[in-house]
Amino acid sequence: MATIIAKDITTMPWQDRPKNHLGPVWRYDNNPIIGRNPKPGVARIFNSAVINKDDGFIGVFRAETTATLPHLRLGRSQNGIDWEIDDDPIRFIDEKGNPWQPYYAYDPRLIEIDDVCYIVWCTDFFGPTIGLAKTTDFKTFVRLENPFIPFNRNGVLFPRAINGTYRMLSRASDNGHTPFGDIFVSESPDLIHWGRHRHVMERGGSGWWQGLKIGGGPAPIETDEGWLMLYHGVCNTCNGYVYSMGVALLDKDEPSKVIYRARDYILTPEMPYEETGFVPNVVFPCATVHDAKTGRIAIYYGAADTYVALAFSTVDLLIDFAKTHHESVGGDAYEGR
Ligand code: BMA
Repeated sequence: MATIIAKDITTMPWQDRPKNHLGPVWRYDNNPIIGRNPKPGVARIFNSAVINKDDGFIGVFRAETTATLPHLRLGRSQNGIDWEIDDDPIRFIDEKGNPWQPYYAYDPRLIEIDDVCYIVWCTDFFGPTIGLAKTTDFKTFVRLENPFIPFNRNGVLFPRAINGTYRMLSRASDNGHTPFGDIFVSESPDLIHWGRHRHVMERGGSGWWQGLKIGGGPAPIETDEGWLMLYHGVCNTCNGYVYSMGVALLDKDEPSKVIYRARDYILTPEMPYEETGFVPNVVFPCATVHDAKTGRIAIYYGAADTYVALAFSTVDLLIDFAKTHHESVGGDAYEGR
């Protein structure tokens, strides 16, 4: 039995695993939880991040306007399933208090560290790179320095400092749809200066579903066996990219060390809302809500760049899957290397 090291969140969304379900992850039976044209002027909301806050849930959502430009919006929910999305984008200020807005903002992650909530997203800085902002009240959002130079995507903060330094996953990329990419981890003493970059995991693995590129997903979940990392893996087909979800377990003190990495995906596009949409065949996890008491995990993922969907698992099922379906780890995932 593995244990999640985090808060108890007994109000988190949950459905039991259907009888005879194969695989460690099952979908919410009323998916998607956010549909098309959810707000005036917003065509789609997807790839979004949620945390438990006070008695309910709060989220930072990737909203794509009818002019097809992504920005970030706040949303609130009592049950983590039915969401009230704000009428306006999140407004940022810089550290001097002046208004500051990114030209575009997408794929947010929301991570609470010591009562401060951080938004990490893909921002525009002479091309895509990682943006960072903080808030304590979800009214004032202070934009901090960009952690990395372009091009970079999929910045994911760990939910606590490890041996005195903050850690962030990221993936170096290009200015387009990036036909390559591995997951790296970087360290910072202050969330301003980043270094000691380490390679975590290489694309490839023993399966083509993650052969083109891989990227961080939700903030890693701390367990007594290590950091449980969900991530996306991409397959290059003759008809475009296919985004699936994978699982790995990282070392507790040195998260660049992979302990187990599952060879098989844990979720792949199968449902109509995952196979059809603005970009077909995408499942893209950005957040989990998890309960230390029961070991339950709710996974929020974007579907087909069009919807927000929900799936469930437990810490035991995911760690067991990573262990029993594992492949060789480290930088040698390609056959023959
Ligand atoms: C990636 C990002 C994601 C998106 C995915 C599939 O490069 O832009 O936001 O879900 O492509 O289109």
